[in-house]
Amino acid sequence: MHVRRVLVANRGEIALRIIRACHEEGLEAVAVYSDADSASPHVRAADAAIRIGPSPAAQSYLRIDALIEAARQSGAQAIHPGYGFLSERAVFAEAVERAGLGFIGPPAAAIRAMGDKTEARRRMQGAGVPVVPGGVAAVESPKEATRLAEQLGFPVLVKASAGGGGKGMRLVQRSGDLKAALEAAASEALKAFGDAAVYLEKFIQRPRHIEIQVLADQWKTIHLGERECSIQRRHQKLLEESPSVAVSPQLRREMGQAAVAAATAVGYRGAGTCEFLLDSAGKFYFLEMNTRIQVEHPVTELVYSVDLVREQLRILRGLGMGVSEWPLAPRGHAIECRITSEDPANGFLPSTGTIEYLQAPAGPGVRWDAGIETGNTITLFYDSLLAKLIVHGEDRATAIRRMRRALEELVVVGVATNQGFLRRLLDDAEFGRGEVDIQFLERRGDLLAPAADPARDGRIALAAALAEAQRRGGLKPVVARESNGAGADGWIQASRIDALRD
Ligand code: MV4
Repeated sequence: MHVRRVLVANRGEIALRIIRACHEEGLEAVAVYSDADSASPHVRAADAAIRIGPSPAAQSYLRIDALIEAARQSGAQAIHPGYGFLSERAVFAEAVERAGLGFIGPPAAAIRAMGDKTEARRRMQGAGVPVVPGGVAAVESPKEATRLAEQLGFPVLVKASAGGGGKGMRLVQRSGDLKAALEAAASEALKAFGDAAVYLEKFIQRPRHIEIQVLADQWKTIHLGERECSIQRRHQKLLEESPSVAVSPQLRREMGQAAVAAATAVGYRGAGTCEFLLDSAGKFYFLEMNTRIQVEHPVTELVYSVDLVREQLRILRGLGMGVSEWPLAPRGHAIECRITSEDPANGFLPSTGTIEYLQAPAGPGVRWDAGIETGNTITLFYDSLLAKLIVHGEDRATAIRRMRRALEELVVVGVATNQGFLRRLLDDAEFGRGEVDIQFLERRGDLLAPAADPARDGRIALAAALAEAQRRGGLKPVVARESNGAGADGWIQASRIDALRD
Protein backbone atom coordinates (compact mmCIF):
# COMPACT_ATOMS: atom_id res chain seq x y z
CA MET A 1 0.00 0.00 0.00
CA HIS A 2 1.01 3.61 -0.53
CA VAL A 3 2.29 5.21 2.70
CA ARG A 4 3.76 8.69 3.11
CA ARG A 5 2.79 9.46 6.71
CA VAL A 6 2.45 7.20 9.76
CA LEU A 7 0.47 7.92 12.92
CA VAL A 8 2.27 6.60 16.00
CA ALA A 9 -0.42 5.52 18.49
CA ASN A 10 1.87 5.31 21.49
CA ARG A 11 4.15 7.32 23.79
CA GLY A 12 7.55 7.25 25.46
CA GLU A 13 10.59 5.42 24.15
CA ILE A 14 8.73 3.22 21.65
CA ALA A 15 6.99 6.20 20.04
CA LEU A 16 10.37 7.86 19.55
CA ARG A 17 11.85 4.59 18.27
CA ILE A 18 9.08 4.30 15.64
CA ILE A 19 9.38 7.98 14.61
CA ARG A 20 13.12 7.45 14.02
CA ALA A 21 12.46 4.43 11.79
CA CYS A 22 9.85 6.40 9.81
CA HIS A 23 12.32 9.20 9.19
CA GLU A 24 15.02 6.79 8.05
CA GLU A 25 12.50 5.28 5.61
CA GLY A 26 11.61 8.71 4.23
CA LEU A 27 8.20 8.72 5.91
CA GLU A 28 6.62 11.46 7.97
CA ALA A 29 5.54 10.64 11.51
CA VAL A 30 2.58 12.04 13.42
CA ALA A 31 2.70 11.84 17.22
CA VAL A 32 -0.29 11.76 19.54
CA TYR A 33 -0.12 12.88 23.16
CA SER A 34 -2.12 13.19 26.34
CA ASP A 35 -1.96 16.23 28.63
CA ALA A 36 0.74 14.58 30.77
CA ASP A 37 2.94 14.15 27.66
CA SER A 38 2.77 17.57 26.03
CA ALA A 39 6.48 18.16 26.79
CA SER A 40 7.64 14.63 25.90
CA PRO A 41 10.46 14.05 23.39
CA HIS A 42 8.27 11.97 21.03
CA VAL A 43 6.00 15.00 20.50
CA ARG A 44 8.88 17.21 19.33
CA ALA A 45 10.54 14.49 17.25
CA ALA A 46 7.44 14.00 15.09
CA ASP A 47 6.53 16.08 12.06
CA ALA A 48 3.16 16.85 13.58
CA ALA A 49 1.52 16.15 16.93
CA ILE A 50 -2.11 15.85 17.93
CA ARG A 51 -3.54 16.04 21.43
CA ILE A 52 -5.88 13.09 21.99
CA GLY A 53 -7.11 13.74 25.52
CA PRO A 54 -6.46 13.98 29.26
CA SER A 55 -3.68 12.08 31.03
CA PRO A 56 -5.42 8.79 31.96
CA ALA A 57 -4.75 6.21 29.22
CA ALA A 58 -8.45 5.29 29.07
CA GLN A 59 -9.15 8.87 27.93
CA SER A 60 -6.19 9.14 25.52
CA TYR A 61 -3.93 6.30 24.27
CA LEU A 62 -6.74 3.72 24.58
CA ARG A 63 -9.33 5.71 22.61
CA ILE A 64 -9.79 4.01 19.26
CA ASP A 65 -12.06 6.75 17.90
CA ALA A 66 -9.67 9.57 18.85
CA LEU A 67 -6.69 7.79 17.27
CA ILE A 68 -8.47 7.07 14.00
CA GLU A 69 -9.74 10.66 13.89
CA ALA A 70 -6.17 11.91 14.49
CA ALA A 71 -4.92 9.78 11.59
CA ARG A 72 -7.67 11.08 9.30
CA GLN A 73 -7.09 14.69 10.34
CA SER A 74 -3.32 14.49 9.85
CA GLY A 75 -3.46 12.70 6.51
CA ALA A 76 -1.70 9.56 7.76
CA GLN A 77 -2.21 6.36 5.73
CA ALA A 78 -1.11 3.92 8.45
CA ILE A 79 -1.09 3.49 12.25
CA HIS A 80 1.72 1.91 14.28
CA PRO A 81 0.39 0.75 17.68
CA GLY A 82 3.77 0.14 19.37
CA TYR A 83 3.47 -2.19 22.39
CA GLY A 84 0.95 -2.20 25.24
CA PHE A 85 -2.16 0.01 24.95
CA LEU A 86 -4.15 -1.11 21.84
CA SER A 87 -1.36 -3.08 20.16
CA GLU A 88 -2.90 -6.54 20.67
CA ARG A 89 -6.57 -5.66 20.40
CA ALA A 90 -8.09 -7.28 17.34
CA VAL A 91 -10.95 -4.75 17.43
CA PHE A 92 -8.43 -1.93 17.01
CA ALA A 93 -6.74 -3.59 14.03
CA GLU A 94 -10.19 -4.06 12.48
CA ALA A 95 -11.27 -0.47 13.16
CA VAL A 96 -8.06 0.85 11.60
CA GLU A 97 -8.63 -1.20 8.46
CA ARG A 98 -12.32 -0.30 8.29
CA ALA A 99 -11.21 3.36 8.25
CA GLY A 100 -9.16 2.58 5.14
CA LEU A 101 -5.85 2.80 7.01
CA GLY A 102 -2.96 0.35 7.24
CA PHE A 103 -2.43 -1.40 10.59
CA ILE A 104 1.29 -1.95 11.26
CA GLY A 105 0.86 -5.37 12.80
CA PRO A 106 -0.58 -8.77 11.91
CA PRO A 107 -4.10 -9.40 10.54
CA ALA A 108 -6.84 -9.10 13.19
CA ALA A 109 -7.55 -12.83 12.78
CA ALA A 110 -3.98 -13.71 13.85
CA ILE A 111 -4.26 -11.45 16.93
CA ARG A 112 -7.57 -13.11 17.82
CA ALA A 113 -6.33 -16.68 17.33
CA MET A 114 -3.27 -16.09 19.54
CA GLY A 115 -5.25 -14.12 22.14
CA ASP A 116 -7.43 -17.12 22.93
CA LYS A 117 -4.97 -19.45 24.67
CA THR A 118 -6.83 -22.73 24.18
CA GLU A 119 -7.51 -21.85 20.53
CA ALA A 120 -3.79 -21.09 20.15
CA ARG A 121 -2.87 -24.44 21.77
CA ARG A 122 -5.13 -26.34 19.36
CA ARG A 123 -3.69 -24.49 16.37
CA MET A 124 -0.12 -25.07 17.55
CA GLN A 125 -0.68 -28.78 18.10
CA GLY A 126 -2.14 -28.96 14.61
CA ALA A 127 0.99 -27.28 13.23
CA GLY A 128 3.33 -29.66 15.06
CA VAL A 129 4.55 -27.03 17.55
CA PRO A 130 5.27 -28.56 20.98
CA VAL A 131 2.95 -27.15 23.66
CA VAL A 132 2.98 -27.83 27.42
CA PRO A 133 1.00 -31.01 28.19
CA GLY A 134 -2.51 -30.02 29.26
CA GLY A 135 -6.05 -29.32 28.14
CA VAL A 136 -6.98 -28.08 24.68
CA ALA A 137 -10.32 -26.60 25.79
CA ALA A 138 -11.72 -24.75 28.79
CA VAL A 139 -12.47 -26.80 31.92
CA GLU A 140 -16.17 -27.83 32.02
CA SER A 141 -16.38 -29.23 35.56
CA PRO A 142 -14.15 -29.81 38.61
CA LYS A 143 -14.58 -33.54 38.08
CA GLU A 144 -13.27 -33.45 34.53
CA ALA A 145 -10.43 -31.16 35.66
CA THR A 146 -9.46 -33.60 38.42
CA ARG A 147 -9.31 -36.46 35.93
CA LEU A 148 -7.03 -34.44 33.59
CA ALA A 149 -4.83 -33.20 36.44
CA GLU A 150 -4.28 -36.72 37.76
CA GLN A 151 -3.41 -37.85 34.27
CA LEU A 152 -0.91 -34.95 33.86
CA GLY A 153 0.50 -35.36 37.38
CA PHE A 154 0.74 -32.60 39.99
CA PRO A 155 1.64 -29.80 40.24
CA VAL A 156 -0.61 -28.29 37.57
CA LEU A 157 -1.36 -24.70 36.61
CA VAL A 158 -4.85 -23.32 36.15
CA LYS A 159 -4.69 -20.63 33.46
CA ALA A 160 -7.20 -18.15 32.04
CA SER A 161 -8.16 -18.89 28.41
CA ALA A 162 -8.26 -15.17 27.67
CA GLY A 163 -5.15 -14.59 29.78
CA GLY A 164 -1.49 -13.92 29.34
CA GLY A 165 0.99 -12.16 31.54
CA GLY A 166 0.17 -14.30 34.57
CA LYS A 167 -3.29 -12.94 35.49
CA GLY A 168 -5.80 -15.58 36.51
CA MET A 169 -3.07 -18.21 37.03
CA ARG A 170 -3.12 -20.65 40.01
CA LEU A 171 -0.56 -23.28 40.96
CA VAL A 172 -2.13 -26.46 42.35
CA GLN A 173 -0.03 -29.00 44.29
CA ARG A 174 -2.66 -31.65 45.06
CA SER A 175 -6.07 -32.86 43.97
CA GLY A 176 -7.80 -31.51 47.07
CA ASP A 177 -6.84 -27.92 46.19
CA LEU A 178 -8.02 -28.04 42.58
CA LYS A 179 -11.66 -27.03 42.99
CA ALA A 180 -10.87 -23.89 44.99
CA ALA A 181 -8.13 -22.94 42.51
CA LEU A 182 -10.50 -23.32 39.55
CA GLU A 183 -13.00 -21.02 41.23
CA ALA A 184 -10.39 -18.42 42.21
CA ALA A 185 -8.80 -18.39 38.74
CA ALA A 186 -12.18 -18.17 36.99
CA SER A 187 -13.30 -15.24 39.11
CA GLU A 188 -9.99 -13.43 38.58
CA ALA A 189 -10.18 -14.10 34.83
CA LEU A 190 -13.74 -12.79 34.68
CA LYS A 191 -12.68 -9.59 36.42
CA ALA A 192 -9.53 -9.08 34.34
CA PHE A 193 -10.69 -10.21 30.88
CA GLY A 194 -14.49 -10.44 31.06
CA ASP A 195 -14.18 -14.18 30.38
CA ALA A 196 -14.20 -16.79 33.14
CA ALA A 197 -12.92 -19.69 30.99
CA VAL A 198 -9.88 -21.52 32.45
CA TYR A 199 -7.83 -24.56 31.38
CA LEU A 200 -5.09 -26.79 32.83
CA GLU A 201 -1.40 -27.24 32.05
CA LYS A 202 1.28 -29.34 33.65
CA PHE A 203 3.54 -27.07 35.71
CA ILE A 204 7.08 -26.87 34.30
CA GLN A 205 9.61 -26.56 37.15
CA ARG A 206 12.21 -23.77 37.01
CA PRO A 207 12.26 -23.27 33.24
CA ARG A 208 13.98 -20.52 31.32
CA HIS A 209 11.82 -18.07 29.42
CA ILE A 210 13.10 -18.02 25.85
CA GLU A 211 11.36 -16.25 23.01
CA ILE A 212 11.91 -16.38 19.25
CA GLN A 213 11.59 -13.32 17.03
CA VAL A 214 9.74 -13.91 13.77
CA LEU A 215 9.26 -11.75 10.71
CA ALA A 216 6.77 -12.49 7.93
CA ASP A 217 6.07 -10.76 4.62
CA GLN A 218 3.81 -11.83 1.75
CA TRP A 219 6.48 -14.22 0.49
CA LYS A 220 8.23 -15.77 3.45
CA THR A 221 8.35 -16.22 7.24
CA ILE A 222 11.72 -16.26 9.00
CA HIS A 223 13.02 -16.25 12.56
CA LEU A 224 15.76 -14.11 14.08
CA GLY A 225 16.90 -16.36 16.89
CA GLU A 226 16.09 -16.13 20.57
CA ARG A 227 16.02 -13.72 23.46
CA GLU A 228 16.70 -14.94 27.00
CA CYS A 229 14.06 -13.25 29.18
CA SER A 230 14.26 -15.23 32.44
CA ILE A 231 15.28 -12.26 34.59
CA GLN A 232 11.90 -10.97 35.67
CA ARG A 233 10.05 -9.93 38.79
CA ARG A 234 6.27 -10.40 39.03
CA HIS A 235 6.03 -10.89 35.23
CA GLN A 236 7.94 -7.68 34.54
CA LYS A 237 11.15 -8.35 32.62
CA LEU A 238 14.14 -6.41 33.89
CA LEU A 239 16.98 -7.62 31.67
CA GLU A 240 17.01 -9.47 28.36
CA GLU A 241 19.82 -10.83 26.21
CA SER A 242 20.53 -12.45 22.89
CA PRO A 243 21.70 -15.08 22.29
CA SER A 244 20.90 -17.31 25.30
CA VAL A 245 23.72 -19.36 26.84
CA ALA A 246 21.22 -22.26 26.95
CA VAL A 247 20.54 -22.35 23.20
CA SER A 248 22.89 -24.25 20.89
CA PRO A 249 22.81 -23.70 17.12
CA GLN A 250 20.87 -26.99 16.85
CA LEU A 251 18.28 -25.96 19.46
CA ARG A 252 18.02 -22.52 17.78
CA ARG A 253 17.12 -24.20 14.50
CA GLU A 254 14.50 -26.37 16.23
CA MET A 255 12.89 -23.54 18.22
CA GLY A 256 13.13 -21.25 15.19
CA GLN A 257 11.38 -23.80 13.01
CA ALA A 258 8.64 -24.20 15.64
CA ALA A 259 8.16 -20.40 15.81
CA VAL A 260 7.95 -20.13 12.01
CA ALA A 261 5.38 -22.96 11.98
CA ALA A 262 3.40 -21.18 14.72
CA ALA A 263 3.33 -17.90 12.77
CA THR A 264 2.44 -19.65 9.52
CA ALA A 265 -0.44 -21.53 11.19
CA VAL A 266 -2.24 -18.25 11.99
CA GLY A 267 -1.41 -16.37 8.77
CA TYR A 268 1.03 -14.05 10.49
CA ARG A 269 2.45 -10.85 8.92
CA GLY A 270 5.03 -8.42 10.24
CA ALA A 271 7.08 -8.77 13.44
CA GLY A 272 5.97 -11.15 16.18
CA THR A 273 7.38 -13.23 19.02
CA CYS A 274 6.79 -16.80 20.14
CA GLU A 275 7.30 -17.36 23.87
CA PHE A 276 8.61 -20.72 25.02
CA LEU A 277 9.52 -22.39 28.27
CA LEU A 278 12.81 -24.28 28.07
CA ASP A 279 13.19 -26.88 30.82
CA SER A 280 16.44 -28.04 32.42
CA ALA A 281 16.48 -31.13 30.17
CA GLY A 282 16.51 -28.91 27.06
CA LYS A 283 12.89 -29.57 26.08
CA PHE A 284 10.90 -26.55 24.90
CA TYR A 285 7.19 -25.77 24.97
CA PHE A 286 5.22 -23.04 23.19
CA LEU A 287 3.50 -20.71 25.68
CA GLU A 288 1.98 -17.88 23.68
CA MET A 289 2.64 -15.52 20.79
CA ASN A 290 3.02 -11.78 21.25
CA THR A 291 1.51 -10.20 18.16
CA ARG A 292 3.40 -6.88 18.42
CA ILE A 293 6.86 -5.33 18.45
CA GLN A 294 8.28 -6.03 21.92
CA VAL A 295 10.08 -3.86 24.45
CA GLU A 296 13.20 -6.04 24.17
CA HIS A 297 13.42 -6.07 20.35
CA PRO A 298 16.72 -4.12 20.29
CA VAL A 299 18.87 -7.04 21.51
CA THR A 300 17.80 -8.98 18.42
CA GLU A 301 18.49 -5.96 16.23
CA LEU A 302 22.05 -5.72 17.50
CA VAL A 303 23.03 -9.38 17.12
CA TYR A 304 21.26 -9.88 13.77
CA SER A 305 21.99 -6.43 12.24
CA VAL A 306 18.35 -5.79 11.39
CA ASP A 307 16.03 -2.87 12.08
CA LEU A 308 12.79 -4.58 13.07
CA VAL A 309 10.65 -1.44 12.96
CA ARG A 310 12.01 -0.64 9.50
CA GLU A 311 11.02 -4.17 8.46
CA GLN A 312 7.51 -3.65 9.87
CA LEU A 313 7.15 -0.53 7.72
CA ARG A 314 8.52 -2.26 4.61
CA ILE A 315 6.20 -5.24 5.06
CA LEU A 316 3.10 -3.03 5.41
CA ARG A 317 4.05 -1.14 2.24
CA GLY A 318 4.34 -4.43 0.36
CA LEU A 319 8.08 -3.95 -0.21
CA GLY A 320 8.93 -7.22 1.49
CA MET A 321 11.49 -7.60 4.23
CA GLY A 322 14.96 -6.18 3.54
CA VAL A 323 16.59 -9.29 5.05
CA SER A 324 17.95 -11.14 2.04
CA GLU A 325 20.17 -13.94 3.31
CA TRP A 326 18.62 -16.45 5.64
CA PRO A 327 19.20 -18.24 7.96
CA LEU A 328 21.12 -15.51 9.73
CA ALA A 329 23.68 -16.21 12.43
CA PRO A 330 23.91 -14.13 15.61
CA ARG A 331 27.02 -11.96 15.87
CA GLY A 332 28.35 -11.22 19.36
CA HIS A 333 26.12 -10.70 22.37
CA ALA A 334 23.60 -8.02 23.34
CA ILE A 335 22.05 -7.16 26.71
CA GLU A 336 19.20 -4.79 27.50
CA CYS A 337 18.53 -3.30 30.92
CA ARG A 338 15.16 -1.72 31.56
CA ILE A 339 15.67 1.52 33.49
CA THR A 340 12.48 2.05 35.48
CA SER A 341 11.33 4.69 37.96
CA GLU A 342 10.99 2.04 40.65
CA ASP A 343 12.82 2.11 43.94
CA PRO A 344 14.50 -1.20 44.90
CA ALA A 345 15.05 0.15 48.43
CA ASN A 346 11.28 0.58 48.71
CA GLY A 347 9.95 -2.75 47.38
CA PHE A 348 10.13 -1.51 43.75
CA LEU A 349 7.41 1.05 44.44
CA PRO A 350 6.97 3.46 41.50
CA SER A 351 8.66 6.79 42.11
CA THR A 352 7.33 10.08 40.71
CA GLY A 353 8.74 13.58 40.26
CA THR A 354 10.66 15.75 37.86
CA ILE A 355 13.82 14.59 36.13
CA GLU A 356 16.13 17.33 37.40
CA TYR A 357 19.14 16.00 35.55
CA LEU A 358 19.77 13.14 33.16
CA GLN A 359 23.11 11.93 31.85
CA ALA A 360 22.69 9.17 29.27
CA PRO A 361 25.44 6.59 28.75
CA ALA A 362 27.22 6.64 25.39
CA GLY A 363 30.40 5.37 23.78
CA PRO A 364 31.31 2.19 21.88
CA GLY A 365 28.62 -0.49 21.66
CA VAL A 366 26.02 1.46 23.65
CA ARG A 367 22.45 2.24 22.59
CA TRP A 368 20.12 4.43 24.66
CA ASP A 369 16.40 4.21 23.81
CA ALA A 370 14.67 6.71 26.06
CA GLY A 371 11.36 8.51 26.12
CA ILE A 372 12.38 11.11 28.67
CA GLU A 373 14.81 13.97 29.10
CA THR A 374 15.81 16.52 31.74
CA GLY A 375 12.78 18.54 32.80
CA ASN A 376 10.15 15.85 32.13
CA THR A 377 7.76 14.86 34.89
CA ILE A 378 7.22 11.20 35.78
CA THR A 379 3.62 10.50 36.83
CA LEU A 380 1.66 7.40 37.79
CA PHE A 381 -0.50 7.54 34.66
CA TYR A 382 1.68 5.14 32.63
CA ASP A 383 4.11 2.30 33.27
CA SER A 384 7.44 2.95 34.92
CA LEU A 385 9.80 2.33 31.97
CA LEU A 386 12.01 5.42 31.60
CA ALA A 387 14.51 4.08 29.11
CA LYS A 388 16.27 1.02 27.79
CA LEU A 389 20.03 0.72 27.95
CA ILE A 390 21.29 -1.76 25.38
CA VAL A 391 24.87 -2.85 24.80
CA HIS A 392 26.56 -5.05 22.22
CA GLY A 393 29.92 -6.79 22.57
CA GLU A 394 31.89 -9.58 20.97
CA ASP A 395 30.82 -12.08 23.62
CA ARG A 396 28.70 -12.25 26.79
CA ALA A 397 31.53 -11.37 29.19
CA THR A 398 32.38 -8.28 27.11
CA ALA A 399 28.74 -7.25 26.98
CA ILE A 400 28.40 -7.59 30.77
CA ARG A 401 31.52 -5.45 31.34
CA ARG A 402 30.23 -2.89 28.87
CA MET A 403 26.83 -2.76 30.59
CA ARG A 404 28.52 -2.19 33.96
CA ARG A 405 30.51 0.68 32.49
CA ALA A 406 27.41 2.19 30.86
CA LEU A 407 25.39 1.93 34.09
CA GLU A 408 28.17 3.79 35.87
CA GLU A 409 27.84 6.62 33.35
CA LEU A 410 24.08 6.84 33.82
CA VAL A 411 22.90 9.61 36.15
CA VAL A 412 19.22 10.19 36.89
CA VAL A 413 18.44 12.90 39.45
CA GLY A 414 14.88 13.59 40.57
CA VAL A 415 13.24 10.16 40.69
CA ALA A 416 14.40 6.88 42.19
CA THR A 417 15.42 4.23 39.63
CA ASN A 418 16.29 0.53 39.63
CA GLN A 419 19.91 1.29 38.63
CA GLY A 420 21.38 -0.04 41.86
CA PHE A 421 19.57 -3.35 41.44
CA LEU A 422 20.86 -3.70 37.86
CA ARG A 423 24.43 -3.12 39.04
CA ARG A 424 24.13 -5.80 41.73
CA LEU A 425 22.72 -8.20 39.14
CA LEU A 426 25.54 -7.57 36.67
CA ASP A 427 28.12 -8.08 39.44
CA ASP A 428 26.58 -11.39 40.52
CA ALA A 429 28.58 -14.58 39.93
CA GLU A 430 25.56 -16.83 39.27
CA PHE A 431 24.22 -14.37 36.69
CA GLY A 432 27.71 -14.14 35.25
CA ARG A 433 27.68 -17.89 34.66
CA GLY A 434 24.29 -17.59 32.94
CA GLU A 435 22.63 -19.77 35.56
CA VAL A 436 19.20 -18.19 35.32
CA ASP A 437 15.59 -19.37 35.17
CA ILE A 438 12.25 -17.63 35.75
CA GLN A 439 12.58 -18.03 39.54
CA PHE A 440 16.09 -16.53 39.68
CA LEU A 441 15.03 -13.29 41.39
CA GLU A 442 12.69 -15.08 43.81
CA ARG A 443 15.66 -17.17 44.92
CA ARG A 444 18.02 -14.24 44.96
CA GLY A 445 16.07 -11.74 47.04
CA ASP A 446 19.46 -10.48 48.22
CA LEU A 447 19.88 -8.76 44.83
CA LEU A 448 16.57 -6.92 45.00
CA ALA A 449 17.24 -4.61 47.93
CA PRO A 450 20.42 -2.61 48.47
CA ALA A 451 22.82 -3.99 51.07
CA ALA A 452 22.75 -2.19 54.43
CA ASP A 453 25.27 0.66 54.31
CA PRO A 454 26.11 2.08 57.75
CA ALA A 455 28.21 4.89 56.23
CA ARG A 456 25.35 6.11 54.01
CA ASP A 457 23.90 8.64 56.48
CA GLY A 458 27.35 10.14 56.98
CA ARG A 459 27.78 10.65 53.23
CA ILE A 460 24.34 12.23 52.96
CA ALA A 461 25.16 14.62 55.83
CA LEU A 462 28.45 15.55 54.15
CA ALA A 463 26.75 16.13 50.79
CA ALA A 464 24.12 18.30 52.50
CA ALA A 465 26.83 20.30 54.28
CA LEU A 466 28.72 20.85 51.01
CA ALA A 467 25.53 21.90 49.22
CA GLU A 468 24.75 24.34 52.02
CA ALA A 469 28.29 25.75 51.92
CA GLN A 470 27.94 26.28 48.19
CA ARG A 471 24.58 27.99 48.67
CA ARG A 472 26.06 30.39 51.20
CA GLY A 473 28.57 31.28 48.52
CA GLY A 474 30.85 34.17 49.45
CA LEU A 475 29.75 34.40 53.06
CA LYS A 476 32.76 33.92 55.34
CA PRO A 477 32.92 33.60 59.08
CA VAL A 478 34.34 36.53 61.01
CA VAL A 479 37.36 35.73 63.15
CA ALA A 480 36.31 36.89 66.53
CA ARG A 481 36.14 35.75 70.06
CA GLU A 482 32.59 35.57 71.34
CA SER A 483 31.75 38.04 74.04
CA ASN A 484 31.40 35.27 76.57
CA GLY A 485 34.95 34.16 75.83
CA ALA A 486 33.97 31.06 73.88
CA GLY A 487 35.87 30.34 70.70
CA ALA A 488 39.14 31.57 72.18
CA ASP A 489 40.68 28.16 71.71
CA GLY A 490 43.74 28.41 69.45
CA TRP A 491 42.58 25.67 67.10
CA ILE A 492 39.20 27.31 66.65
CA GLN A 493 40.88 30.61 65.87
CA ALA A 494 43.21 28.92 63.39
CA SER A 495 40.34 27.22 61.58
CA ARG A 496 38.40 30.46 61.38
CA ILE A 497 41.38 32.25 59.84
CA ASP A 498 41.82 29.31 57.44
CA ALA A 499 38.20 29.63 56.33
CA LEU A 500 38.81 33.24 55.27
CA ARG A 501 41.52 32.30 52.74
CA ASP A 502 40.88 31.44 49.05
C1 MV4 B 1 3.83 -21.57 32.86
C2 MV4 B 1 4.86 -21.75 33.81
C3 MV4 B 1 5.19 -23.04 34.16
N1 MV4 B 1 4.53 -24.08 33.60
N2 MV4 B 1 3.21 -22.65 32.36
C4 MV4 B 1 3.44 -16.85 33.26
C5 MV4 B 1 2.72 -15.88 32.42
C6 MV4 B 1 2.29 -16.58 31.20
N3 MV4 B 1 2.86 -15.95 30.07
C7 MV4 B 1 2.74 -17.98 31.35
N4 MV4 B 1 3.46 -18.09 32.57
C8 MV4 B 1 3.97 -19.26 33.00
N5 MV4 B 1 3.42 -20.37 32.48
C9 MV4 B 1 3.56 -23.85 32.72
N6 MV4 B 1 2.91 -24.89 32.21
C10 MV4 B 1 5.46 -20.61 34.35
C11 MV4 B 1 5.01 -19.37 33.95
C12 MV4 B 1 5.69 -18.24 34.54
C13 MV4 B 1 6.49 -17.41 33.75
C14 MV4 B 1 6.65 -17.61 32.39
C15 MV4 B 1 7.44 -16.77 31.64
C16 MV4 B 1 8.11 -15.72 32.26
C17 MV4 B 1 7.97 -15.52 33.58
C18 MV4 B 1 7.16 -16.34 34.36
C19 MV4 B 1 7.03 -16.12 35.71
C20 MV4 B 1 6.25 -16.95 36.47
C21 MV4 B 1 5.56 -18.01 35.87
